[in-house]
Amino acid sequence: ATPRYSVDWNTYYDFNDISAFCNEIAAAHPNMRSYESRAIPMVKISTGGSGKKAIVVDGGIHAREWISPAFVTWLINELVEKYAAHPQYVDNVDWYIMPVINPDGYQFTFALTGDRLWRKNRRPNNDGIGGSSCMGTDMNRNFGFHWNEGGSSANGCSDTFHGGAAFSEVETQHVRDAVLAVAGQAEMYLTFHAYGQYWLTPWGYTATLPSDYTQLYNLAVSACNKLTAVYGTRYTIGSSTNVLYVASGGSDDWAKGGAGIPFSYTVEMRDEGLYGFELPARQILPNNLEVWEGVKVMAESLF
Ligand code: ING
Ligand code: ZN
Repeated sequence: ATPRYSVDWNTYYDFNDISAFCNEIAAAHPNMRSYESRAIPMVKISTGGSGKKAIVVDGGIHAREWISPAFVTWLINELVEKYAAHPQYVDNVDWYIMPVINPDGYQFTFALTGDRLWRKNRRPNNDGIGGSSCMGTDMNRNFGFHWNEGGSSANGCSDTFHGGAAFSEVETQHVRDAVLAVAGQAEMYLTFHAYGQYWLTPWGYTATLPSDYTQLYNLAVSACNKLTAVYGTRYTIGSSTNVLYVASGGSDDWAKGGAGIPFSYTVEMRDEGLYGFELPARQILPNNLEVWEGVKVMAESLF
């Protein structure tokens, strides 16, 4: 029987529940080792062996985008608990999955004294860096590839504050170190956000397209075709700068340009703005089912 876990996919859960889920699913499957990089959980899902390609996943980089951890924990469950239904997704690749890389910000969006629409981490900027008494750095502007080259702010009160330096934040440092430790194996990096329904390729720092853009684009088209086939949900595909806006210091740009992981994508999940960051919990499962179809296509490209 399927073990009972601290989360299901009928509502949103805070960081404590997601941490508990990571420990529980690891304990229930002792062959599948999990790592906890200080406060930021990383689950490795692997059937062992050597020379396998890997997919790295981050979620919860932006606190208010609750559908991101809700999808990424579901992805872990699908790979582990539903292994027998589709073993190829674990047998052929290793997964390194971080469901909430901004735990402080995420928890703040649940707190009664917090802010449901908080985006950044929660380190105070009163250290002279950022020159303000405001809190928080936008972790998706803090990664160290063409950092501070547009679409980010030097104002510590801004929602897109890029931090005092590339990787100034302990959370982005941990993600950097964890990703670099497996970068030799990694062929794909997926970062999950909301909202807008976009499947984005690098680059965010420039409108110039990567040299392998055609490959990145074609794979995203295949993924989104399967995604859309589930419920008709339509995604827009293109580079971040070209379909959204210039934004430097994102995890996807760094994964590709800094860590050398060729297939790097930012996925902006539901919806198109009706509920925005406050996507009703009843949409978690349909969102997850359709995005999983896209992720399967992504993974199959590495088999
Ligand atoms: N959107 C992303 C953001 O960080 C993005 C879009 C991703 C831009 C990657 C550039 C690079 O602004 C949300 N909703 O966070
Ligand atoms: Zn985001």
